[in-house]
Amino acid sequence: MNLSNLLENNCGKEIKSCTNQEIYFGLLSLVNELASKKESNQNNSKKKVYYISAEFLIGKLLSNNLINLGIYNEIKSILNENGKSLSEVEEVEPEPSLGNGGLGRLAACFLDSIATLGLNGDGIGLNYHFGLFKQVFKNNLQSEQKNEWIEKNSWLNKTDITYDIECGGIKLKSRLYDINVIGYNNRVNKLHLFDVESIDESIVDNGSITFNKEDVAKNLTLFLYPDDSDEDGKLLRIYQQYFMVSNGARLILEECQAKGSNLYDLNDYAVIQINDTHPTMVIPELIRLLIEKGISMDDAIEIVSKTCAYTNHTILAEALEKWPMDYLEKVVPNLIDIIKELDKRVREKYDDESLYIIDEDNRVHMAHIDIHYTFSVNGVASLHTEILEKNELNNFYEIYPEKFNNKTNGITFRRWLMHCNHELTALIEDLIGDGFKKDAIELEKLQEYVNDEGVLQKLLDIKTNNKLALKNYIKQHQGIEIDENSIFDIQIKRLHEYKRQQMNALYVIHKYLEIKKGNIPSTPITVIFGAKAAPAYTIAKDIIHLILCLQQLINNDDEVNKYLKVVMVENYNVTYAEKLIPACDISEQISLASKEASGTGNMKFMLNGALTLGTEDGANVEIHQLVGDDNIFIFGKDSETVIKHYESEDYESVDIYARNPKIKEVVDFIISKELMSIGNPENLIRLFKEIVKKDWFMALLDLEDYTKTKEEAFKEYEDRQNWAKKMLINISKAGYFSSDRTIEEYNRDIWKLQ
Ligand code: 26Q
Repeated sequence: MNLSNLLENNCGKEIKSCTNQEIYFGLLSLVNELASKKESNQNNSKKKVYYISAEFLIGKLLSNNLINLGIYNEIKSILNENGKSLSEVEEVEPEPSLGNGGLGRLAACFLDSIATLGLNGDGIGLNYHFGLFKQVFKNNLQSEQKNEWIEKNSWLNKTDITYDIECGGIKLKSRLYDINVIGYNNRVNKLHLFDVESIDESIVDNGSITFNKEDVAKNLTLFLYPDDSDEDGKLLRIYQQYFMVSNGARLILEECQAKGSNLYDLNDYAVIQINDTHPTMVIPELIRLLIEKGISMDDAIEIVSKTCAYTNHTILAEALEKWPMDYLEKVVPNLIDIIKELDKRVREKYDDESLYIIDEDNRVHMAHIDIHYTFSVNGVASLHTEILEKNELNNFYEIYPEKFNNKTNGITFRRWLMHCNHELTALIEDLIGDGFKKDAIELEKLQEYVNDEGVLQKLLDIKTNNKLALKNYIKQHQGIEIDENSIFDIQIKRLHEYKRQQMNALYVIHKYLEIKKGNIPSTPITVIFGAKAAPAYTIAKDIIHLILCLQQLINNDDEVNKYLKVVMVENYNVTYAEKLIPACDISEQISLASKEASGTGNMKFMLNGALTLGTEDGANVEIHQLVGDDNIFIFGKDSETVIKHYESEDYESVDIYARNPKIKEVVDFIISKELMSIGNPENLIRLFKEIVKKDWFMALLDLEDYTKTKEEAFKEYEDRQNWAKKMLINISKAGYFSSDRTIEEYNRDIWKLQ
């Protein structure tokens, strides 16, 4: 049967007479049909990797699945012939809300690459019904609403697998839902998402997210990162984590035993990659299950340690999970003895409190469980791994040097080039053929064209087209008019003080004041932000408030808005990123050096021909090495200097504020009449004080250099031909950041499948 008939079958009627929704559902079932066929014909290696993660930020799946099945173009023309448009059908698909930021998006890129490389590997996580909140702006403030993304037909396939899970005296029945992970011209793996059968969506009021946190059986999988500022919230998070790992552990043991494992040889059948500390309890839970099956404590610990590997994604102390023992006693009483035993073994061996699992305040350090009881500990960029080894985890590195390794992050080019930037993909294919789709390093062949005016002009034209598309999208969704001939300067990522959106906002104030003084930029500038703040993170929300107030002030000031505009996009998510990234000229990667483990947005921008304005932090360092000084804008204090400031506690933002009149003028503007009349004095004054008195992430330290370097970048933008060369070099060097390369390294050094 041809594809057109197949689609019609799956739609249940003629394509011509279908709504976009009906076509979407038809395509969904067609894709699953083709995936099942592939799956039944593929060979499975004995050993499988299980990537276990609290987040999988997979984004919409339709187009990517069509691309990976190799039928995107054909489906597009079939729809066109029937008077339909694939891009309109794409609009109908809701974006799954199963992640928050980089860590979740990385997990999604990894699943794509694992399948694309033909590796046997599944994801394990939770099926959050409302996921991460939907962000809505009201009165220049962020408010949170539930994000309903599961429809009657979705990519989730209900399975027959169910387990009885007991935590803290509550009996829960779980069920597994699967999403197909279709590799690019390759195998089909699974994303396993566990859910609780007794879930009750109706306990969430319309619109707002208040619910009874004590009623675990009804709300366990409603939200990702429920507000954990109080005890009930923290307990719920522990329930979620345990529910995830207990289900995951049973599934893994069942699959391995079905393949013939006697459990002593578990590591011949499975390797479990633990994505940050959120799934750490899989270690004591597996030990518990093995003991239940008659294996001794000694053997169980050894089996599990040989099977599990841990990835660290942060060096921020406040993000490292430490759970109070009495909370764990409430939720996971069955694991307490095992955790105590794991701690006892460390104490017997080492006379160093900083290595213990249970600290003097009776809190359990989840990362310490991981480091002692896995065989591999990796960071996510060279600088990050170096800081782990030399500073943050140095005491662990000293005792386990062989466990530590670096795996610089990557991104899937199927989504972040082929899907989101069709024109650029076509140009590259014209120039160097399509080998880069399987071997991203081939992008280097583009260097041949670095002096080819025709090619450079095409690059610029594609960028302009993408800027136009973004302009229309923003106009349609937020009613803000921007100029496609302005410089698009974009910062999109979770809102966090260390990422320093506040420093970018201070630059905007600087520019506004300059224009007011008559210093007009030769090319207009559009500064675009996208970020969600954790609901309980007050200062992050204040920063959003500042940006929204600036947006209102500047965009409505006719003296200024011809030259400068500010846009804070609402509800930034993967779908929005796919429109923003191809349209970007300048990629803002301005975290305080040493604080951003890697960043992956930086790689997506580079691949799409944006130039990085950034600090020597995370993977920016590796981007800098690859493209050289001339093709990136680097500023700010380096990580060693920053780390010294923290060690000697000598950073005083108030000194910089008081000594530097330009900085003072800009910071004072936060509490100016202009802004206080638009915004809330409470939020603005709190933010002002935070920056002047604390500035924990040293925005004022780098502000001057940042401003200077940003002006240089804007100046260089004027020479369009030269800029296009820099774009080309960035694209040509991006191959290293393919997640295919990253996954090959995980497999070569850690997983050793096939
Ligand atoms: C911890 C305790 C309690 C509640 C929540 C958390 C929590 C939740 C999410 C801690 C961390 C996260 C997410 C971290 C994250 O996204 N890290 C990013 O990981 C990327 C992939 O490696 C890196 O590129 C980024 O640099 C890193 O910030």
